[in-house]
Amino acid sequence: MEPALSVPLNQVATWLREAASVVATTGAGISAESGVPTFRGADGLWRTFSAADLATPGAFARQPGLVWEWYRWRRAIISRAQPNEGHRVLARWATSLRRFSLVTQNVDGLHQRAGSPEVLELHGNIWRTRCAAGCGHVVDDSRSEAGIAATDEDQQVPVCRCGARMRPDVVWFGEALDPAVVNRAMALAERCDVLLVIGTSALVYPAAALPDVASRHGARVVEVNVDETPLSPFADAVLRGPSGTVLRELESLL
Ligand code: BJW
Ligand code: ZN
Repeated sequence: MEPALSVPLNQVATWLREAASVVATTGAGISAESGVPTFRGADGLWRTFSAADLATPGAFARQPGLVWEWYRWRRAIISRAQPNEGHRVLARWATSLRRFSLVTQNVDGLHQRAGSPEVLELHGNIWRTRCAAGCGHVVDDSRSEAGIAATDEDQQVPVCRCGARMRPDVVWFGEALDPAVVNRAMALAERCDVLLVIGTSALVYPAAALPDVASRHGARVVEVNVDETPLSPFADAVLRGPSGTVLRELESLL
């Protein structure tokens, strides 16, 4: 279902130009053009893999080796991927728009690699490994070859210096997001004039609540997605197409 009111691209560009504060929130779709698989949809990860077997604390407790194998495989894909035009446009908007904030559900770090100076990561970062027992030990695996920590070369499951298992520093289903990060994202949504919702199925909470929060506080909500989502009927504008192309076109009108 297309929204009743079709808003042209140049109208959205005007909203962006006139906004005192713009927030972009991104999902897996923005990295699809970099070759990073999304979760849902025809080629999504959940078509081949079960979320319950891989992205929950219970899955890690039952099969930590399998969970690590899956994350190492994804790290290998991401390490070969390059940021695309969508990431680059958002990086440029950090300086060219009046006040611009970026909130992502993605764990791939491609926004940072594209040059975005500040990225609020709701679901963590796949390149960090942390103690599963919560002793506070965190390892940055981003520079090690294929993203494998030096300490776990021969082991399926890396072990912390406290003896517990290490896990990817991401947020699994049923786990609380960092409250400081969520509060900051909610505050940004409350205060922005335009919220861009880019490449997300808008299904996973609390990220999926941000458009509603922004809308209730008077912001224009603009969806950028190749497909219909539960947000589409409620968005003030829907820009259908691949995020790289749509964002580049939008930038050319600013
Ligand atoms: C393009 C494109 C192109 C493609 N251009 N577009 C019922 C109601 C409300 C909530 C719940 C509920 N039942 C359970 C919950 C809670 C649950 C939840 O929301 N579940 C829903 C699925 C119903 N949420 C949680 O559990 C969260 N925690 C929580 O609520 O804690 C409460 C708590 C409080 C106190 C104590 C304890 C608990 C945590 C959610 C964590 C999500 N984790 C994952 C994995 C992260 C790590 C990893 O990467 O491995 O996050 S799941 C996965 O989904 C990942 C993503 O960030 C997230 C969102 O996915 P995203 O980005 O939207 O991707 P896709 O694939 O879904 O969509 C891609 C989109 O792009 C599509 O629309 C395409 O069309 C589009 N696209 N190419 C533009 N070129
Ligand atoms: Zn530890």
